[in-house]
Amino acid sequence: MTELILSLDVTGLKEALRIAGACAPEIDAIKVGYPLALAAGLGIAGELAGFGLPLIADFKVADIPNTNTLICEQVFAAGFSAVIAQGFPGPDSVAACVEAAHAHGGECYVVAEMSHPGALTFFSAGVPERLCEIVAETGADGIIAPATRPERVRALRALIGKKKILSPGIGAQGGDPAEIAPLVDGMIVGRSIYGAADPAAAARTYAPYRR
Ligand code: O7E
Repeated sequence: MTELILSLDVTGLKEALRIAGACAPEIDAIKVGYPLALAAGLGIAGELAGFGLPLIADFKVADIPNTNTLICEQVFAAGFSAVIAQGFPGPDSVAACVEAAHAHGGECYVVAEMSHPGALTFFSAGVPERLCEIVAETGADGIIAPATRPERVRALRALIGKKKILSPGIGAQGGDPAEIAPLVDGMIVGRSIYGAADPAAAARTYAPYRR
């Protein structure tokens, strides 16, 4: 099953609820990042809960283990079902996020490689591969890998096996859903849905790629 995850990067509470409500029947989860959480507060999770979809907290948590634990406790207490962490602070920092997530029955995903052009400055030369090892070592639930580079998604899939891959970069960043959907467990789509005149209709265009 390839899920469609709406990246709800809007900064108005009313707009967020309107788009989420319209798209809810067409999507499998909602990702909330800093734009919306900083604008609307962490209580946005409670506001979105009524749509009955898993809520992913994209805070790319990247601190020492103790601080990561404190951040994740807030995330799961607010009602999120998954958190996204950076792996570069090291295995102990990732383990703190994984432990907090699993203690709450939630999931933790680790950014293995990013989708924008400049990501290759540091997400290269074996770094994503090492991050996948950290995912295995810590028991994290999966990785974030770039829809803009399907060949890299294939390479990282070979390393992480059955763990989940969630993939941003489809649509606005140029990633092709037809190519990426068969390779991943979740397509993360933002602007090409929430920026459309009719977000629900835009979300429906991804239906052929939801398996
Ligand atoms: O380009 P869009 O509008 O479809 O939005 C993509 C979303 O995915 C946006 O929230 C962005 O911050 C996020 N993202 C990437 O685009 N590239 C990455 O490499 C990583 C992420 C991300 O969300 O990381 C955690 C999932």
